[in-house]
Amino acid sequence: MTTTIYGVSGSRAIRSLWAIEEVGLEYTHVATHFFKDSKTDDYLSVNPNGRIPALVDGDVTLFESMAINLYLTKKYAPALYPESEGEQAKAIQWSVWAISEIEPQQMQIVIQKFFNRDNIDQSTIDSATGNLQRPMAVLNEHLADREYLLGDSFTVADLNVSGVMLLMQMIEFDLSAYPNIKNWTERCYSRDALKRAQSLD
Ligand SMILES: N[C@@H](CCC(=O)N[C@@H](CS)C(=O)NCC(=O)O)C(=O)O
Repeated sequence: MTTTIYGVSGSRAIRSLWAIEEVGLEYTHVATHFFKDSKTDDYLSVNPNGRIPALVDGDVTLFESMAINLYLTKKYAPALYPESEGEQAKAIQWSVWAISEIEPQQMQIVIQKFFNRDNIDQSTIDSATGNLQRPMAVLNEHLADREYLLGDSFTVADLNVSGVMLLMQMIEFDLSAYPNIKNWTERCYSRDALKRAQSLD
């Protein structure tokens, strides 16, 4: 059986490139760029949305980074996937939380800072930054008495949430009011699998 992952590290595909490096599976990387390569007929037959990442693992074809990561860790890395149903639900909860509560606000800031450089709308940045304070306070509080989201070890929940929050680094979001998040992201981002994934262009 072959496993193929599509995407480049300088994009949201980094989340799933990181996951596939974490699980230690042999795989083929197809360096699919979101501008240049994601609308070819071949790629659209893998992900009809024309977005990266996507995964083909034997007869399973998947899009959406969070789903890919939950699948990969559940199937290939039991140490990263919680055992109990309750904890599995928490991993899903945090993953959905990251792409619904954090990502849309982050993207508003990314668009202004990187794709609208000549005409930055500061009020959009200010409003998105304001909207991030509530979920960030929730995460900071949650991490007050635990090293990782589900307890004392790194799991797919950390991979997914900190993977989404890699964009926070790019937009230089001020974490000084959120020391627990700062420490936790440093723990997550020091993993060798992430470093290997970051070289996949
Ligand atoms: N919710 C998707 C987002 C994927 C996504 O938007 N990827 C961008 C790259 S950062 C893309 O492929 N954009 C190309 C396009 O929208 O045409 C996921 O998490 O996998």
